[in-house]
Amino acid sequence: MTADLFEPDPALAGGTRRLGAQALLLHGFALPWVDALWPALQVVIAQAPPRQLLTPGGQRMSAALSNCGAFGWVSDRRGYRYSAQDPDSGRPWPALPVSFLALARAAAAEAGFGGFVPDACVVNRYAVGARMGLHQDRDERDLSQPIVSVSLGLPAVFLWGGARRTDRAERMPLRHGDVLVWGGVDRLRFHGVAPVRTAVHALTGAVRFNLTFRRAG
Ligand code: MD6
Ligand code: FE
Repeated sequence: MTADLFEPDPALAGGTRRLGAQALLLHGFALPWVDALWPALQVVIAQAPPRQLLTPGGQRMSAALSNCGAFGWVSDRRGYRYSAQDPDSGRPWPALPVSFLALARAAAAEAGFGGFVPDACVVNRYAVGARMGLHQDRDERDLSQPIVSVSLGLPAVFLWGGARRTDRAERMPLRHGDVLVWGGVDRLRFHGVAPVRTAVHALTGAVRFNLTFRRAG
């Protein structure tokens, strides 16, 4: 990617940055939804508490993960996959709250992906020091569907890479209420999260949450 992708684009609304041909960062887009999202998130994580999963390689992930919606993303020694049940409880994942769905659809539409109907929402909880290594999101069946990612609480530095793991990654600050949408030609970009730095957020305390909406099934 060339540096001019990070220059202001006069065709975009204020607070929006283009990160790729089909990738947008919508600064503060989720802020009007936070009063609805936050209590709904508490209900989800009470039913399906975030847990630090094992990777297939046997490492414990530093972020703690939960899910809501028809499908949830899980990892263990056998690999990565989507599952309709929470492996900890054997029950279906909590339903996708209506406020989650409304925000995901509005953000996708804003980025040119009308008609997005997510059936999976991954909830990641980052304590101070937690991180996410560079990865691609490629476990979904239909890669023509975009991903919508919502940041809540403590800020983080998002690592925005290229099509190859070795491509240089931009460091992009993400704040409370920011929403990333990407799909199409950018769908398989490598990305990650740098270790979350010590701080306290007025709503979430010493924690960052990330909600990522996908069409998994
Ligand atoms: C995070 N996000 O922001 C981790 N994946 O905590 C992701 O891994 C991610 O933000 C796909 C699309 C958007 C994302
Ligand atoms: Fe991801």
